[in-house]
Amino acid sequence: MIKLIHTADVHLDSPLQTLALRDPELQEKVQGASRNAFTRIVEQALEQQVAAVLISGDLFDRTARSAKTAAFLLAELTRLKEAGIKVFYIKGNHDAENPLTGETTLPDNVYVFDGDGDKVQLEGHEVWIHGVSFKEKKAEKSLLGKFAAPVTDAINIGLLHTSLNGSASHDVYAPCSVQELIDTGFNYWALGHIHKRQVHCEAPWIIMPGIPQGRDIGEPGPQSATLITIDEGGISTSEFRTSSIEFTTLLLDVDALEDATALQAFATSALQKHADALQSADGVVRVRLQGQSAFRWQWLRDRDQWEETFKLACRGTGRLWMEKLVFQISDTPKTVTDKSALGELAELMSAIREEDATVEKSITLIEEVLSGLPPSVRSKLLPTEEAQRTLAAMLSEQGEEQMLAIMKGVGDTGVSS
Ligand SMILES: [Mn+2]
Repeated sequence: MIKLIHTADVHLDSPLQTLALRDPELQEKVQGASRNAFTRIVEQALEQQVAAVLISGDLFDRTARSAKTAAFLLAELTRLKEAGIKVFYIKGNHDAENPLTGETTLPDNVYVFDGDGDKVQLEGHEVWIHGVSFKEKKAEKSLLGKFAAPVTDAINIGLLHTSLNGSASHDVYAPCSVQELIDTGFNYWALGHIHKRQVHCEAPWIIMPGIPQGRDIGEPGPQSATLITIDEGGISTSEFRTSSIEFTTLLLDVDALEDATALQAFATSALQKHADALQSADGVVRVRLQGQSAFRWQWLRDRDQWEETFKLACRGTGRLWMEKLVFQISDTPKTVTDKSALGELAELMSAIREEDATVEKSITLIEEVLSGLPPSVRSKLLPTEEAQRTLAAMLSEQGEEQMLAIMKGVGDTGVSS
């Protein structure tokens, strides 16, 4: 029996980005999370006595990286070497022009495939590892043509960094179809690039393991790497947990809640349940309150207090940090047809903020605020004129809501009539 581990997209040195980082305790945990994930992979490799670890690209996040990361990686790879474990590594779009692996001598248990591709036999086994690295950051064409034919009467494993046939959140990199991978006759395709785990096929195995540690709310849930077992029965696979922190969005329906006390009790119990269900040690959560409520105005008015309440309820679980509290509550039908003075004012404000002059004025204000930032940050925040208009519309809508909530709050005892 031979065991192997397959991972990809470790993105060492990539900062975890979350609003919750304002919390210094979380900041400390989060800073080491990507490295912790790699350490877990190494520890699992030692524990399971695997023959090799396969890394399918994007081990690093970018070209500029710290000496600390180099030292960390060398130490971990050396632990594998001392246990007689090989490492097979291809470069993806993020580490294509990687000075660290180019200039630093990696321990000799590490085999780095180049851009021309190659195949290597796993010593003492009828197992061949094939791989092709990215030569440059871009690979617009399929790399499949660079792979040799499978070795007969052996297990053939291919390492490939690819966006497959494209994904909504990723550009096209070394595109190919699942059918083309099946047609190669390989037994296992160890893919990388897409950060969400997916088993594309079980015969042969075609696995995208996903990122071992999510970095923001867009990479949600617990993350893992893949353990491969090869024996007389063929190849089987399983997952093991690598993430120490998981990001999630928690949707809370407020329809049935009758007052502020009910919301507070509901928040505490829902967050505790969420914390108990975490598969990683800690969690960063975006809480989205949704539904219909007559208390919408009061809750919006007291937004700051609610943020604090939810934040404390998160911390109360001992495992959760709140990233953001989002109010997506609509009025009950009764208050939508509000014919009071405030209702009329609301209608008037909505009409005004849709006028061209108001939109132009908002854009000018946004530009003023942004002018203090470096151009690269500005263009990242607002890449197009369309994005600028959308932001202006969103801000004026939020401003209107906030203002109405405050006005409605004056003299309001908390229960809507
Ligand atoms: Mn990639």
